[in-house]
Amino acid sequence: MGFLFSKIWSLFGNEEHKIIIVGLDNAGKTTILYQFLMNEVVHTSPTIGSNVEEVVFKNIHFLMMDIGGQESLRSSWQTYYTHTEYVILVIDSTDRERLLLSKEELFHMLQCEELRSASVLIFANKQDIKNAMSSAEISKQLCLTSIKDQAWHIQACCALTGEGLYQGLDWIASRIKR
Ligand SMILES: Nc1nc2c(ncn2[C@@H]2O[C@H](COP(=O)(O)OP(=O)(O)OP(=O)(O)O)[C@@H](O)[C@H]2O)c(=O)[nH]1
Ligand SMILES: [Mg+2]
Repeated sequence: MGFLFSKIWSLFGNEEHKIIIVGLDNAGKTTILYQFLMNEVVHTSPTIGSNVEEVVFKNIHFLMMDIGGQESLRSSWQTYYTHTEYVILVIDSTDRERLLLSKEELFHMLQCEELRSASVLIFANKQDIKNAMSSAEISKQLCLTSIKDQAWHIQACCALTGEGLYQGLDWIASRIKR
């Protein structure tokens, strides 16, 4: 009965897909979450713990978890991995000094068993800032082509204007079988 109900529920497109939004502190994760939720820029302060919201896009229901990126919080990212279908990694494209650290965090995550079948969207955020690295440069520095076991996609964006955000979410939506 439960199975039947969940099957009917999914036919109506109401199945919820879990996305975790990770990345170093100040990357723009919370700004992105609330752009998706409300189409506006909210005032943020560093996230302690997480923000969880339901976002509906193209009739697909996403449970989005935006997790704090400060160093002391990164070890707890793992507690959010269960049932994650999509990982959004947000990069501050102006933060050249910490790109290697983002790369380490990414590959550390990808080794986790619970994320084996997850797909990864990388947002190269803050493209509005003059000296921002391009998505091609970030892709190269992060060695994205070496990711073989998970599907991945990189999208340049600006969370303040919303530019590029829905193109990224569209890539996720296109991977959902309906
Ligand atoms: N110029 C510019 N600033 C941005 C952009 N996205 C976010 N910001 C700013 O970057 C700062 C940090 O944004 P948050 O969304 O709080 O960052 P976060 O990744 O959630 O940070 P933690 O919660 O500490 O992990 C804020 O001042 C945002 O307004 C962007 O695309 N361009
Ligand atoms: Mg935050």
